[in-house]
Amino acid sequence: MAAAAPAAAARPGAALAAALVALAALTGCGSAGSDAPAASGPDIVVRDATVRIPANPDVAAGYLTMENKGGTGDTLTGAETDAAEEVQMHDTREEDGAMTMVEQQEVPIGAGETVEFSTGGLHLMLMDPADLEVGDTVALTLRFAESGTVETEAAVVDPMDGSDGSDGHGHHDHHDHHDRRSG
Ligand SMILES: [Cu+2]
Repeated sequence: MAAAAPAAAARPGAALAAALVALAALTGCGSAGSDAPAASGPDIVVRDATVRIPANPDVAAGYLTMENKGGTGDTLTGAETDAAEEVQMHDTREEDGAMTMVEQQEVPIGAGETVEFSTGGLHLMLMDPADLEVGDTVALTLRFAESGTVETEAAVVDPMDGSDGSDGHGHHDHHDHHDRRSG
């Protein structure tokens, strides 16, 4: 009679162990698994997206921060929004003391890296943007080689309203550049 008790107790214990093994297999989180590194892909988080109200209606600059919390790298390959005809990715380079912008086809982001799109560096260029007003939000879709599309909402801000006044010159550089390109 006394032997029945341990046997009965062992069954739920075994079931729990089996469930834990199954859970580990499902989530790929088993630390003992030989394939653990490969199971952790890129994990892209986008935050702090803003779009500047353009002084020139032909083009608006967009900024954001993207972070890859995953275990492998990824590559931003493009962006789009309903609020503009086209979204380009630009980097800003200084050549002989003059700032110029270079269109980028790809922006890599390594595992654990944070890449900032900010004034004087990488930025999104919204070509032919819709009418934008402070307080609006613009839905941006970012395309990544591995992660597919990542959606974010960009707040429309006015660079001239004082909160970002120091960026005024970079903003004008954009317009000069694009005015030349578009004739
Ligand atoms: Cu630009």
